Amino acid sequence: MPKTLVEHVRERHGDALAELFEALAGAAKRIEARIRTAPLSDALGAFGHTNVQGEQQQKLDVFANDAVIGAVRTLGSVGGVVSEEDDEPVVFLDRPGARFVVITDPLDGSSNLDVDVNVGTIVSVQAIGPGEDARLAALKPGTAQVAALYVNYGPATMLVYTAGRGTHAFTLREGEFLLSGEDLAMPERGPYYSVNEGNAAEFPAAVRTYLEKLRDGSLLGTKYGSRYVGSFIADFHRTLLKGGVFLYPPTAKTPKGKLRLLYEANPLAMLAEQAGGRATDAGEDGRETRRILEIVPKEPHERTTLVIGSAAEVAAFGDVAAAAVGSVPQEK
Ligand code: P6P
Repeated sequence: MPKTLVEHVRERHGDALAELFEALAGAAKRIEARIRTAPLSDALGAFGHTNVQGEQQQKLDVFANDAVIGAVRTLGSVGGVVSEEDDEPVVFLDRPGARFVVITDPLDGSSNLDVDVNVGTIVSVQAIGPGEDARLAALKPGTAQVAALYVNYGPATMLVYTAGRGTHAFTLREGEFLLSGEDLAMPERGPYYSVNEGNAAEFPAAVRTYLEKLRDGSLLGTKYGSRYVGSFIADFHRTLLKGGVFLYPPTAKTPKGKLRLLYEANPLAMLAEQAGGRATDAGEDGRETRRILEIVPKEPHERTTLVIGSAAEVAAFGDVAAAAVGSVPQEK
């Protein structure tokens, strides 16, 4: 019998994190059960409220948010939750034993639910000291993360986590997340690039040059195919397993990028690096790219551009971006 998620985390990272992961896995199972039969219930569709991002909340966004917050609220180790769905952090008062702040996109890609495409739950865990303000504790750079995980609600329901000692995958079967991939290694190079080509005319010249060179094979010696689901977890999970690169560059509508630093880019950047990959921003505004995990957040819902995937492709983007601004190419 493969190890369970909780066994794996307890062995490698101790009881407190295992307890937190058990609670998060419980929330994931609740969300999974709701999603699986959503078309048969009134679970789909808009909730009728827009979140802090100005996005139309789906009913399942609210359900998933309640599931995650409800699962961790009972743990003395959790001092608060920063969620995409809540303008301000949810703070649990009088938690002298608080060690973690949970930062989450409870249901990423929910606009795909109506057409039965993969969606995901993303969680980043930062440390919090007794009495420390949850909002401030969440505003640490990604390098400080205690752990990161996502759940991919796809043909299989998979949970992928890291707590700094490798990236590991678990598959849900009969109510248990069972180990199905240990110490995942992202392939050095991949067959695909993944970007919303509909925005291509708005991309900076360096991004357009990079994509052209991937397509014609002149950048890294082979021609790349294109895959874009439009659900971050689906596109990232494929990139983690097959290699390649996912980009969300600046666009006219999102000049600072669309994806959120704290609960999308940071956790997946940690998972990518722990699997041998890399993650930077797109170096917009005429500067070089920055490692995602070293960006110091200013506010909980800030956005970032993103280039994430195999080391070769991300490094090559950095060189193209640097050349475009005339600066010295970054070391590989
Ligand atoms: P676009 C989903 O709404 C999401 O936040 C991510 O899951 C996904 O990668 C991205 O937006 C897709 O954005 O602009 O290409 O539709």
